[in-house]
This record gives sequence, structure tokens and C-alpha cells, in this order.
Amino acid sequence: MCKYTAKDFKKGQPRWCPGCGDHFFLASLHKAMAEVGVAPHNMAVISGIGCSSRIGGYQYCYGAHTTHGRALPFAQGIKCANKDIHMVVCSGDGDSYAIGLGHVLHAMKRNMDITYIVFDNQVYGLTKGQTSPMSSKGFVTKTTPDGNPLTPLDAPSMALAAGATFVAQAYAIDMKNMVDVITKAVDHKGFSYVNIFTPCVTFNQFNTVKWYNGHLKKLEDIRENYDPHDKAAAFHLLSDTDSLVLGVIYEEEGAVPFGEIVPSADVRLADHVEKPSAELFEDLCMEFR
Ligand SMILES: Cc1ncc(C[n+]2csc(CCOP(=O)(O)OP(=O)(O)O)c2C)c(N)n1
Ligand code: SF4
Ligand SMILES: [Mg+2]
Repeated sequence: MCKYTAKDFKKGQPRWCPGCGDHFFLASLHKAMAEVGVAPHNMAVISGIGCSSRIGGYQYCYGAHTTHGRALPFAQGIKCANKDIHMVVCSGDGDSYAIGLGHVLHAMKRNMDITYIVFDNQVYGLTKGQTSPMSSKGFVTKTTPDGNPLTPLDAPSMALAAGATFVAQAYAIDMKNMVDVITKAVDHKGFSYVNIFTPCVTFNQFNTVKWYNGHLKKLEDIRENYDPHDKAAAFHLLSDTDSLVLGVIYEEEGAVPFGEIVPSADVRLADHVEKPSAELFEDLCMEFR
């Protein structure tokens, strides 16, 4: 069996600001995929729109940089065509929790075998610093010049309530912990959701590295003998920590993925479609040149 390394997934030069947390996540994703033993040709990274969503172009595997808030519908369609592909969906906090939220809730409930990563920098980065649903109360941005009057959305509790079967959080700067969390998420059978705190060093001077170091708590430091299969304990943990906790918060035991609930979806549509002739395929390609 061929063993892949993180280097096999590397492609291109990321165009993120120096010091952006997204650089750390990218390196960790490649490490985690190599650890799980996925071949690049069996993996797809689908993203929405945002600084974070540029990630779709930075690895050697299948991928698509889709439209704002719509990465999950694309990814679920691809999973229907090829259920065997390892699917990683990457999105920003604006992409996921603002314009894309309806899709997020239904995807969590549907439980397709997809790993869903949200780069949560608590701001709209690509459009130069507007308030997002995850922005901290008091954060001064171009859209809230007197400070954000609202408290951030409690995304992990929302995920639990929506029926997500794997809920975790990580911090981009703590790469060791992040690789561990992503590896577990990819191993999970069903929809695995990971919210990653990642500093936006250019447009978020509120949630700085210093702020994260002072606010984020590691699960193992605050709970002894924590049972991630206990949903009530997961809700309590999130409530006790204002959801600023890192680690695997919940994993449903014996979760049944969508393909087993709906057996007709457990096929590869790609095996059931007539393949176009070489001439027709060439004609089609010409249309898009
Ligand atoms: C339909 C639509 N509405 C708005 C936009 C403008 N837009 C592009 S990215 C973005 C928000 C990005 O924020 P986030 O998802 O948090 O990603 P980040 O850049 O912070 O990584 C917005 C509003 C768009 N591209 N398409
Ligand atoms: S603007 Fe913020 S999120 Fe975007 S690349 Fe720069 S630091 Fe990263
Ligand atoms: Mg953002």
C-alpha cells in the first residue's frame, strides 16, 4: 500500500496575509489527511467564498471553489455521485453562519459522511472587516462603528441542537491539537463539524492571539473524565465556557450516516451514468475554453 505524506497534498503558494491563522490550518489539514492514509485522488476539498475559502486551490486533490454560502450543497451533490470520496468542506464564519446557515443546519441533520471545517476569525476578512454572526460584543468594525451590540452566535450548541453527530473546536495556532481533532473528524462516519478559531491579523484587532490565549480553554484542562458521547454534558460544557472550549465536544455513538438511512443514496451515481464519447467530451470542453 502506498503511504502518502503531508507533502503529497501541498500545492501552490497561499495568498493569505503573513500571520493569518489559515496558514496553520492548511498545514494541519495536509498532516491529518496523510495520517488518516487518504490518497489525494480519493479526496475533495470544496469551499465557499472568503479568504478562508481560497483553501480549495491549495491542495493536490479534487476540489471546487464554489459560491458564497453554498459549499455544502455542492459537496453533498458530489458525495451522491461518488460516495467513496473523502469530502472536506471548508468555509468561513460569514460563509457558514450568515448567508449559508440554512444549508448548514440541514446538512448537520442529514448526516452525510462529510467533514465540515469552519474558519472562525469572527469577522468578514475578504470584504475587509465587517461584523459577522460570530463577532464579539463590543467589536468595532466598519458596519458597527459604535461596537457590535450583539453577542456572538453559539455555533457549537446550535450544531448539537441541529443533530450534528460530531462537534469539535480547535485553535489554528495550536497545530498539534488541531491535527488530532481533524484526524478524529475525518475518521468519524457521518457529518463531522469542526469550528476552528483562527486569527485575522489584518481586520480583527479585537480577537488577537493574546485574546485567544486568554479566553480559549482546553477541554482536558477543565474536565476530568469527560465523556464526549454524553450530549447533556456537551451542552453543559458549552454553557459553562461561553463555548470557548477546544477539543472533541460530542461524538454520537453508533451514528447512522445518510447513506445507510436512505439506501438508495448509498450508490455511486458515477457508475450509473452513460459516459460521453471522446468527441462529445472534447466538444463540451471546447464550449468552456
Ligand atoms: C452572494 C454574495 N454576497 C456577498 C458576497 C461578498 N462576500 C464575499 S466573502 C464575504 C464574507 C467573507 O467572510 P467569511 O466567510 O467569514 O470569510 P473570511 O474572509 O473571513 O475567511 C462576503 C460578504 C459574495 N461574494 N456573494
Ligand atoms: S484579511 Fe484576515 S482572514 Fe484574510 S488573509 Fe488576511 S489575515 Fe487572513
Ligand atoms: Mg471570517
